[in-house]
Amino acid sequence: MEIPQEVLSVMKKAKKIAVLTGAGISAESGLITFRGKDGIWEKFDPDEVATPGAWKKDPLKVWEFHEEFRKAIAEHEPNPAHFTLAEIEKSSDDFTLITQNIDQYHQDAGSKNVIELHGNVWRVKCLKEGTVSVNKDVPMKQLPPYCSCGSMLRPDVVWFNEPLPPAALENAFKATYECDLMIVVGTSIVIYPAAMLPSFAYEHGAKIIEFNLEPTPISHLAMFSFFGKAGETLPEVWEKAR
Ligand code: BV8
Repeated sequence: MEIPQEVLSVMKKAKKIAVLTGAGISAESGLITFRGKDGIWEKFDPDEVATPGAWKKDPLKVWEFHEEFRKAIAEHEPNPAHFTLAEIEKSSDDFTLITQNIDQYHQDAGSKNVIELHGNVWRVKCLKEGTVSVNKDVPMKQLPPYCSCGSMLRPDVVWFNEPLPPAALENAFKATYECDLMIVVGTSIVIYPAAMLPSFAYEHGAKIIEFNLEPTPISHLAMFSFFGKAGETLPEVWEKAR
């Protein structure tokens, strides 16, 4: 695989690294992505399972959709791409990992400074008290699950047309504005506001390095795009850069 020397020196010299990941980084773990051939949205209609309206109409159907996610995530594990990002963090003074993923594979692979823009599949939220707790039962003991206060629990994930967690969004934009290198891995860059981050980083003078199977709407901003499986390309590039 061609690895331009300039890319290696940018990775070596970067002072503040921000990383943006999407479902593609978990593809080689065995998790299906959202879009493209055999994607999740080919099987499920997001309006039926991933919006506040869907929840209002049929919370059980939404929970059944998320139960599938939880089961798949529990049956698989992080892959070399996740572990490589944890290695890069260890060797960097200032590193922020911004993920759109809800599978917690980054933390499971050892990443520490992780911003979850779209929530986390292992957390549930009480509709009445607003409290968030961890629930890793697979399968769930009851669907839909209920809080001890008697109110229904919802997945602590961000559905379409729901606001992202304000603190996560603020921290993600801060890291994006301050970084001198943004590494973008496995995202189709179609979901907002996450999709804005690479362009914002670029406008603030950051270099962009992309890892994907194919070009995306930000490939033209990247100093280089590594087209291939992130579980192979990212470890290979890091092996040479570190
Ligand atoms: C909000 C949870 C406002 C589901 C998800 C501005 C312009 C246009 C539209 C909007 C806009 N602002 C808001 C919107 C609406 C909407 C939106 O962006 N719509 C799109 C369709 C245009 N955004 C929202 O609704 C957001 N909310 O803005 O609210 C608001 C404010 C205040 C008050 C009220 C409202 C919420 C967005 C989050 C939605 N939730 N998922 C669930 O779990 O229940 S989105 C879903 O897409 C996932 O979270 C996923 O992470 C995310 C992004 O997808 P990707 O991660 O990129 O995955 P994808 O499958 O698309 O791509 C995979 C990529 O990997 C591909 O490029 C592929 O080539 C690559 N790949 C595959 N294999 C590999 C690989 N690469 C490397 N190696 C491999 N092996």
